[in-house]
Amino acid sequence: ARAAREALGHVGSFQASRTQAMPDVPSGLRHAKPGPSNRIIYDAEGSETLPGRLVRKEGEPGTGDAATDEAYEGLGHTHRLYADVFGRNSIDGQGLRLDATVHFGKLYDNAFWDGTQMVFGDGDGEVFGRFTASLSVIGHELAHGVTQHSAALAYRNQAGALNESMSDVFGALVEQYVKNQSAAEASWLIGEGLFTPEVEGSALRSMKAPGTAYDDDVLGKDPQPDSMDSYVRTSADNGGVHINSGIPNRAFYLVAESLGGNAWDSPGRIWYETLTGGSLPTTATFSVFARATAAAAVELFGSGSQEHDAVRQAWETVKVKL
Ligand code: ASN
Ligand code: ZN
Repeated sequence: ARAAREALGHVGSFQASRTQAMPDVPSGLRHAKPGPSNRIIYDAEGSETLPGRLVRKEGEPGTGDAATDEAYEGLGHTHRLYADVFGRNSIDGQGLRLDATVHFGKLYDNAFWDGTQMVFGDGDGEVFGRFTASLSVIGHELAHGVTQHSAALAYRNQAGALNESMSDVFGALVEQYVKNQSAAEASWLIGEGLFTPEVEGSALRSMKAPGTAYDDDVLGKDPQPDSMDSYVRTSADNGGVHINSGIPNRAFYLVAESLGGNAWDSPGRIWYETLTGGSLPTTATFSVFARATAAAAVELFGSGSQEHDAVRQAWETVKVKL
């Protein structure tokens, strides 16, 4: 039981050692025209040595190994969302190669972005299955790379929770885009299908209803707050970055719900512009971020537009001051 709880805690504890580089391309001239993806999948074969043995390169056929092929397809879907919807050429906007390692470690209960590549564990088989099984998780890890190469949000406190939230937002959008779901049809769950059937829970997090993703004898209850009224002050997990992300996650959901249609359209464009527009400080608080989304909505759709109103209303609902 304790091992299983630690497994979930681990999902929110890995990143302390990760360094986030400053954006290396000035905004304004930051985007090359999107090209095709260039993916490489490695297999760590149960070791923790990166990157491992090369098992599938861009253009090569399926290997028959589920984790390898899910990672390959998931990276392709994610690349396609950024290229087709946001006009972004890969993680760095410059066509960066997408590297991922599967079968990392033994019974490894996590996935992560290490600053240069994605890494996926197979799960312990009791609480978690393999982490490539969820497209929103693949999109989440890759979005850490996008954040690193754009706003470079510090991985601590509110900026860290925003960093986490960016990954959940774009992870959810990848999944909705591939499934061609409207905001109303989408589950808004992050990591659906990762838990084994033994776990009482649907996913790691819910953007629509933070705090309700799981409630399990072993894991306990999903600790995410859904407004500033229940913001969690903690020194664990870099200041609760995987917990307090529930607040900005729900704000994005509320904008998408209010506007209807596909969340990657107007809501996605507003959030993408906020993340990559060059005005967000690395230490942004929720309020600073909220004002930046309102400014992006005005820039893209005009002051007093329904998009602008939806953004202001969403932050009010989660009790973040504009
Ligand atoms: N899956 C977690 C994340 O990407 C791992 C971590 O680095 N904390 O946020
Ligand atoms: Zn993350």
